[in-house]
Formats: sequence, structure tokens, C-alpha cells
Amino acid sequence: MNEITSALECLTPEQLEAYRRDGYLVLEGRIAPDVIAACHAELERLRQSARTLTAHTDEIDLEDSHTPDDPRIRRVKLPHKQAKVFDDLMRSDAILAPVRDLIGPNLRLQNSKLNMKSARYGAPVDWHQDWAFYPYTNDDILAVGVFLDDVGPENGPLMVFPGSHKGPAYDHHSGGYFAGTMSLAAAGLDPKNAVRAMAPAGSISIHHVRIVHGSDLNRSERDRAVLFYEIAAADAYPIQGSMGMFSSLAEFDARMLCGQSTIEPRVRDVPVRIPQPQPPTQGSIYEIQKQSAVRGFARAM
Ligand SMILES: O=C(O)CCC(=O)C(=O)O
Repeated sequence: MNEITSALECLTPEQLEAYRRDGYLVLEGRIAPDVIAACHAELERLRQSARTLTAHTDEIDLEDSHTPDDPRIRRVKLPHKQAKVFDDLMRSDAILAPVRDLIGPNLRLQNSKLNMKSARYGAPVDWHQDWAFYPYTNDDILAVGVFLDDVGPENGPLMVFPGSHKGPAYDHHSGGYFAGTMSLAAAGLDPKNAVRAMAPAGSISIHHVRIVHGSDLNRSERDRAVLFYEIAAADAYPIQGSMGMFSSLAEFDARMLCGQSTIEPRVRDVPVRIPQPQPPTQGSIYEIQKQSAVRGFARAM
């Protein structure tokens, strides 16, 4: 055991090695059933609140097929600001202990989001690298996905290309604008090699910021809500032009989750493409990807 593996809080050395090799992990049974139930109570509250909506808000992104009579949420934005249970979970060791094992003790929130992917119509997310949206000075950044529902092959699991986190920063532009999705063919990636992250509710997935990933339309009769916390090492600073910019140091530091902040960025030799110019229509990843000529998945049944 080396210095790093002997200090692990919850992962095994094998899991650490697998993350470094493959760029993702799935850990079963990390979140207690009562916490998952409390998250679902909030989901129901949010669903009801969408009944009055006719357009996206700062909190809620709507499915294209939404109507006030048939409310359909695609994504809850910044869920940790909307319900205490999502904030408490984000700060808990259930989430932070494995992240500390992977990228160190000093951690800052990049963003949070809750992708509903509801039964029968939950929207796909086309292939992309999160890094294309928010390049930083180093790539010790990952996303933890909390499975609020059982995730199987039929309800739109997250799909990843193992090892692709060590590859290039792929082209996510289309028509002269950043369009948030990439062509697998141009990248030489065969869809058959994508691995599905599947596990029961209460499990978590962790994926590296540079891994190529996406997920299909939910054609099944089962919901697939996944809560994502994007977390960065505190010494990673967004590069000018990144969509992960901060408005002030106070705001940046207010996102610290544990450990110490710093104003000395760790700068690493990482491949970067700047997500500029931004597309004519801004908004969630779903709206940005609509502006690409590249389609990874069919949109609706
Ligand atoms: O919900 C999913 O399966 C995909 C999540 C994702 O890649 C994203 O929201 O950027």
C-alpha cells in the first residue's frame, strides 16, 4: 500500500485504481433509504410547482412536451438551493468521503442539477464531456450521481466510454458556435463500447470531468431521477471563457464543501477547448445541444 491508498476514507485501493483507469465508478448502497424517500418528497413538491409554469425558470427546466395540465420537469437547477435535503446530502460524508479519496481533501461545488428523465418521455443527453463546458486549470473535477430510482438498461442509464477521460478535449462546436455535444464517429468512438452505469436507488456513480458520456431517452415505464453534484478540487480555477466562471472570490469560496480554499491555482498540462462563442440560445444542456447538427439519440417516441 502506498501513501495515498493507506489514507483512503472509504474506497478500496482497487476502486481508486479502477477510477484512475476507467474514469468512473458505481458504488452501491451509499445513501440511506430515508434520505432517498425525503428526496422523492421534494421531487413531488417540485412537480406540483411546475403546474403553474409555461416557460423555463431559474429553478426548473421543462420538457419540450410540458403543459401546465401535464407538468413535465426535465431538470431541477441547483437543487441544493431548493431543498435542505439536497444541501445536507451534498455536504454529507456519503458524498464527500469517496470524492476526497479521489481528488483530495479540499473540495468546491462546481454546480448541482437533478435530471428527472421521467418514464416515457425523459429527454436524452447527447454525448459530451463536461470538460467541454467548464475547462479548469486542472482536471481534478468529477460528478457524483445519486440514483433516486433504480437504474436499469431500459430507463436511460448514464453511459460512459471507459478510459476516454485520458483522451483529447473533443470538438463540441457546430455551425461556428459551442453546441455542447460531440460526434462519436469523428472521435473514433464506437457506441458499442459505451458502458451503462446501472444500480439500485441509493447507489452513486462518479464520473471524471473529461469522460465522454451521454444517456438515451427514457422509453420505459420507470422514472430515472439522478441528482448530480459536480465537485472540483479547490485549487482548480476556471479558465477564461469557461461556463464554470465565478462572479467574485466571495461567491467562489461560498461554494467550498470541505477543506481549505486557495488563490494559488494548480496548473496542469491538460487539453482544453474554450466553449466560445456561446450559441445564440443559452440555457440548459438540453437547449444548447438542440443547436448542434450532431444527434446522439432520438429526441422523443
Ligand atoms: O442525466 C444523465 O444521464 C446525463 C447527465 C449529464 O451528462 C449532464 O447533465 O450533463
